[in-house]
Amino acid sequence: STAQIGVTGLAVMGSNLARNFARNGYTVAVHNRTAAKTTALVEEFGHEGDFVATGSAKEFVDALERPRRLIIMVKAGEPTDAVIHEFAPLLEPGDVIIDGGNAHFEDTRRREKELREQGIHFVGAGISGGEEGALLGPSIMPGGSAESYESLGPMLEKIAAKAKDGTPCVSHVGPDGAGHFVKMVHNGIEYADMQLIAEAYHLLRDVAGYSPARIAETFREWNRGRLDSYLIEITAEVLAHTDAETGLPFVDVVADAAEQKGTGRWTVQIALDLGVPVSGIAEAVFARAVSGHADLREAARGLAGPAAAPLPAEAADAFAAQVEQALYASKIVSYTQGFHQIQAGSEEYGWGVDLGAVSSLWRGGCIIRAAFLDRIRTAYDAQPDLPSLLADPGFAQEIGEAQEDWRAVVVAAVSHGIPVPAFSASLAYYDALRAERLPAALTQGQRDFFGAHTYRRTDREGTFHTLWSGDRSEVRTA
Ligand code: NBP
Repeated sequence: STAQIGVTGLAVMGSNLARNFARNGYTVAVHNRTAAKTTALVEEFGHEGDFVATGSAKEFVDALERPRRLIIMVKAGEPTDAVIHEFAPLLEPGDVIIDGGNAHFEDTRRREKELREQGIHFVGAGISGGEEGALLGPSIMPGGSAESYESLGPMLEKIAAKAKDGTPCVSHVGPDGAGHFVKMVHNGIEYADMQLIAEAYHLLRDVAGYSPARIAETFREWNRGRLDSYLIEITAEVLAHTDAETGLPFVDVVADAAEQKGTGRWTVQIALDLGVPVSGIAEAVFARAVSGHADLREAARGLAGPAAAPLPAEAADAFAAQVEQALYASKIVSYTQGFHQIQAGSEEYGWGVDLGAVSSLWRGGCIIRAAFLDRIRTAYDAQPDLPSLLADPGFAQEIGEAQEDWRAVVVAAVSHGIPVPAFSASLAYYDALRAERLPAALTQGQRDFFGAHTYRRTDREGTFHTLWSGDRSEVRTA
């Protein structure tokens, strides 16, 4: 028993994570259901560090120092349960199982509870950054017991990405499913970021009349400013790419039907359960769904649209600058909504998640890494119990400065017939929150009319009902 850590599940993520540990000086026991993958990994990368190739589950477990630390990197869902059931009987109290897959946090809560009864620490850890991140440094969001993090933390800090200030992009998020919950919301925000960028592209292309190459240049420029982020950077790369076969812009030869694996959908489903408005994320998930409905799109192809021509060249650059404002303002809203969801989940499950720490661990390694996250960190440092990112004076000022351009962009999109569901939903959220009065008062009146659902008044305490089908006098019900 010489290995400090074990990895089972040696597809791309598990292999790269095992290599990351080995490259950082740890002895890593490796295991995979299909043993050939274990042998292949050690043959190809054995020179990178100390690997212990193991065949059976027992051999794997026996190779680990006690208390054992083993990471499961298999396909999320039933395979994870199968692996847990295979290993749990071979483990002892105090051992730590880490699930680094994209598990649903409810599954993680269930597994943690079951294993806790056996004295085993189960750590659901969100890992972001794709295969490159796993190898070179991912952002890691571990849940589970605080005790497990004591032994695990130093190792994870070593292999995690480092933010620009050198801080490792990992910290204990909270108990049981907190880590996977935060990873889920990370992915939801990723969907929103991508959709906002896609809408900006669409506007630059069809309203400003820019070519993909010109748009790539615009994104490169934006990447030197406050939008500096991994997603803006790769957007420029994708837009600048030319298809070798046809010589056309790559973006013009790719089928325009976006796919998804499900974490964005989970974010929205859970947000609905928690009653948290995540309209930007929801629109991003729906936008992918709309794009994939070839039948509906085909049936609607001939429908009438506005007769707006692209802007004259001399107006295009000013419009592009407005789009940058709209993108930034909408981004503030989607992070506001995502952090609200984490806060609500933390309250619902009693996790005590530190929102500033979450923004910190997304600063490197993960797909949504961005200079922007430093701003969020600063906001929570200044006011740890910030009720909403929009309540931060800095963000309030920036969004206030952007709002006129933001509106102009949504207006231009509407008049040109360009769908901007995430830009406009984000703007609607902003306007709803800042409104003095909302038409929700009317909604309450309707509910009371048809269902006697009662209402509260602005001028005194209590719950009231109007006798709509009687003499329309008001009665106090509580
Ligand atoms: P996959 O999700 O493709 O899973 C393949 C691995 O699962 C193989 O090692 C396979 O073993 C093993 N496996 C399966 Br399938 N069923 C099993 C079972 N019943 N018992 C034991 N092992 C089983 O691998 P991946 O793309 O490397 O992702 C691993 C995890 O990391 C997933 O949960 C994924 O969602 C998550 N993740 C992926 C990314 C990414 O960018 N790909 C990013 C972040 C997180 P075999 O070799 O014997 O078939």
